Amino acid sequence: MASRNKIALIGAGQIGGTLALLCGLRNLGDVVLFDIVQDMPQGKALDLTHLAPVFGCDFSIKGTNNIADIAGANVCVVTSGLPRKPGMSRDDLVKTNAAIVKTVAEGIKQHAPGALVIVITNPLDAMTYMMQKVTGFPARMVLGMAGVLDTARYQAHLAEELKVSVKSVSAFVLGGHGDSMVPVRSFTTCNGVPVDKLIAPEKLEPIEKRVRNSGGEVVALLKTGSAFYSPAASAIQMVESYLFDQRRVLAAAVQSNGEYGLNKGVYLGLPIILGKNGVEKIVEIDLSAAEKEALAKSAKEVEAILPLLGV
Ligand code: TXD
Repeated sequence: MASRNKIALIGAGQIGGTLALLCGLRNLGDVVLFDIVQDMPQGKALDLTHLAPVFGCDFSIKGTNNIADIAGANVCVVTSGLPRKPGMSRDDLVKTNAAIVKTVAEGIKQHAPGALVIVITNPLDAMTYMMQKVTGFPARMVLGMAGVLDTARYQAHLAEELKVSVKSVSAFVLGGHGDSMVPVRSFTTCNGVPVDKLIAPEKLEPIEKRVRNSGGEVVALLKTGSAFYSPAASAIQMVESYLFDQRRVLAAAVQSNGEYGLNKGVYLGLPIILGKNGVEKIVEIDLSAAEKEALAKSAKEVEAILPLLGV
């Protein structure tokens, strides 16, 4: 009899709560929703328990303020940390969120040593690097969610421009989760036709600029938080690829082993195969000279933050 998966959501805020909802609706396993705010995760868990019958979802969800309750989780998704406020850069969050992620990493190391860890907390690449350093888990088991979201944003705006289904657009956005992210036109297509054969550069450039700033655009509109529906959905795609060994090819913040000429050890958005062993492979695709240069620049921006982490 196969046992049900256990999914630990660390951080029960906007993204954490949405993750819990999606885990239930997609019947991914039993959920533990952890936060330091007293009783809040318990309240969200109870609310979701009341949702279950409406959609016929037989999943258990436990809200808790005790990190020990994540014990035995197959996967931990980490959203603990502060979101941006209007005018803030993701890097402005470094010091505060580094301290939070360090504490959380120690808890995961102690209570869920065999789990895959998907980090969402910003600044994403640096926080994922920190998670791997503090847990000491194999790099293949620690990755960050940003590339799936950035790629989805690119796909959404390209589909709008082309007036086609989002299902017809395949894209890749690599690099750091920030202004230096790299939309990879040579691997972005509409049913196999490269996007730069369908959209003129003077239209493509503003779309890519908008994708780079999509997080900030949502923050400016919400005023009291950042995007949460699409980040949560993006992380669920990664959770499913791991739990069900789907071996999806997707962009994720992973530890470089020198691919693309990057320094070993840096965490950056790269194309990977995600399966039951975590990062099964980092896929090396032929980037143009400009794309390679942009990726190297993005890596340097991430590396500049790492000394601030104190790990
Ligand atoms: O693509 C991406 N990776 C980004 C990530 C997309 C959007 C948002 N991005 C970042 O995710 C955002 O900048 C934040 O750093 C995280 C979480 O965003 P969210 O919108 O969920 O923030 P909330 O609603 O403030 O939730 C954060 C929760 C909150 O309930 C805190 O009480 C909790 O984190 N928190 C903790 N939980 C556990 N343990 C500790 N130590 C802790 N500290 C705070």
